[in-house]
Amino acid sequence: MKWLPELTGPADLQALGPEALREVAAEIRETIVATVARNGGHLGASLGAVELTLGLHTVFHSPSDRILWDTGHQAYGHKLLTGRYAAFGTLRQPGGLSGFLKRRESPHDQWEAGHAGTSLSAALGMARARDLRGESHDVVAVIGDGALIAGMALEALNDIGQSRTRLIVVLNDNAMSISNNVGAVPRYLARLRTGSTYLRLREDVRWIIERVPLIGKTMAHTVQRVKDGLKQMVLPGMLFEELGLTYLGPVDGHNLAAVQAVLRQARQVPGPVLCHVVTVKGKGYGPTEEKPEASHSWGGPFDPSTGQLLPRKPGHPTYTRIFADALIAAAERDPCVVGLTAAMAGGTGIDRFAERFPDRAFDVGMAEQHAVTLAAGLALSGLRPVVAIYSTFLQRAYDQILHDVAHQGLPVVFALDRAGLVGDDGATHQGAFDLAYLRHIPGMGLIVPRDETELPRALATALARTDGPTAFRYPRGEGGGAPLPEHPEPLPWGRGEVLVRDGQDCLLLAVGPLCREAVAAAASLAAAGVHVTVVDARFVKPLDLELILPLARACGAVVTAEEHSAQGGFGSAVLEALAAAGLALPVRVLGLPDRFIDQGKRERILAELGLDAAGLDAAVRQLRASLASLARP
Ligand SMILES: Cc1ncc(C[n+]2csc(CCOP(=O)(O)OP(=O)(O)O)c2C)c(N)n1
Repeated sequence: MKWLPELTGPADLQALGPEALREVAAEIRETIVATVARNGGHLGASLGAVELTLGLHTVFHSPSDRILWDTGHQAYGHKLLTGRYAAFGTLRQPGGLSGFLKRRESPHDQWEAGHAGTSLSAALGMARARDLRGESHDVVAVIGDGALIAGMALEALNDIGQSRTRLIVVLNDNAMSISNNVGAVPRYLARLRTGSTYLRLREDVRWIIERVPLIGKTMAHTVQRVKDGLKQMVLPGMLFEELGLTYLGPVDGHNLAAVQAVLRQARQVPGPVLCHVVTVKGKGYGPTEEKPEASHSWGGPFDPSTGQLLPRKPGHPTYTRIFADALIAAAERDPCVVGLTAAMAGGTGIDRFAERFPDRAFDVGMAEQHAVTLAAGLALSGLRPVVAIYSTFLQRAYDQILHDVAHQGLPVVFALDRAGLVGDDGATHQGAFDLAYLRHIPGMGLIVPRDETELPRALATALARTDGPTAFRYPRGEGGGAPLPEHPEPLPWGRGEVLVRDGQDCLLLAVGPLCREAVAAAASLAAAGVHVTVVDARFVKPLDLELILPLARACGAVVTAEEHSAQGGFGSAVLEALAAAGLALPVRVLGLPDRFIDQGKRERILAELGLDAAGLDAAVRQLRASLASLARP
């Protein structure tokens, strides 16, 4: 490494000529590949944005000019150019650099995200603030073609187009979201990328006009109309132009000089401008160039020299896989079952479903809100939509769930993948809030399968219900190897299950994978002479009050455990139920604390937060100790 270790910040790039910048680009790619090979991460997007990143940091003056990266997963190059080369080895590691942008990490990180489609709104806010404050810096939002179709991004474009504010949108168009981008806007962008037709026609028209010696007014007018008509048909970027943004491009996003030229041009435009930069996902690294569809994240530690994934211990099937197989089986039985995803076909297993039932799978792109209301329409027309969206991304579709689905009592099924702690992606991706944002919605059913056996049963339960929506949540990755049911029977609606009936010193109520911790805690407590009852509530809504209330009364003390925010989740539901029943019992609610949780290994975070077996054991003992001290005269 010749350049990267020496760079103190983007200003140093100003002194480098084209050859040196080419070397910097190669070093960025090498560093990204080597680091992601060890730590995992978003490989393809950052490799594809290397020249674009260099262009931005040589034309603009960050941090006085504001550069906002949509989502932030493509900004590893930006990290390397903004003083984080030395720390880059800690990418996505506990306590290390985030896989996304973090304002606390660098003054060059102007906008934090993780969820896509937010950059344009934020950039417009910054541009308007600049104007009101009489400042003059540039504001640049870099957004991918996948993120551009998010509802928010389109809402922002609408506002940007009418604002006349000076704002630069850089469309980083690699024709891919995680897999190939879907929909009409990507199709339009594809036409722009190959839009040579208009350029040729434009030249032909100009040639003809220049050769007509005297054009009367009518003739000129006619020519103008023909040109306008022609423009409407094929002018690159006409859609953006019509919306009020000046369209520049398309340019080759791997030709640094071309990128710099278009960005310089953009700086001169007095109003909003969109630079269409065409890039290749995974550019500059053989394995990802060959398989761009797999390049988003390369699936685990790999050998950087070959791209080969390192052998892994054969494990258990993932929850995602189990869900997908169960969905396929359900769809074999019921022709009304359809599957929906929002740009996460691979992540949610809907890709497997789509292979089996291509006509019954809908990938709407990164448009979670649309996915939910689309499901409402499908349900109203007699189909059984199963919406598979990560817990964190479904946050955005809250009102669609409440207003479009639940309010009409529609039997839409929500499969919430990546519920709980997700590990390396960190704070923006933790599935920590779904029970809270769903629990109070009237008519919503909420199931938390505790293991692989229960997941297909949760799906069967949700599909068996016809009078309202049901959601079930399951974790990222592999389970503990519980057997899969051959014919998954629906769970009895609203019924929990006693897992340990050892004694009545305390009632330990758990949901989801923490049931295993609760059972282990019961064993260690028993060994110490404390005898508890452990219940898997299974349903957060409706709660099994017939089971829980008498046991709570008999035990006289309750500890609840969930891998979810302690506020508003399962424990809160139990507290409310106890209060409503007039049971004034001591209760400890164990869950994720009232703060955002950064990246880290799940097991370690659970242990740190007291949510492993040892933590549950300690909580029961503490509760009993405080009761004993209260009882003392
Ligand atoms: C709201 C939301 N849904 C889903 C995701 C998961 N996700 C992360 S990046 C990505 C694809 C982004 O595509 P694009 O914006 O074109 O950027 P590229 O990776 O192609 O550079 C997806 C679907 C997300 N981050 N946010």
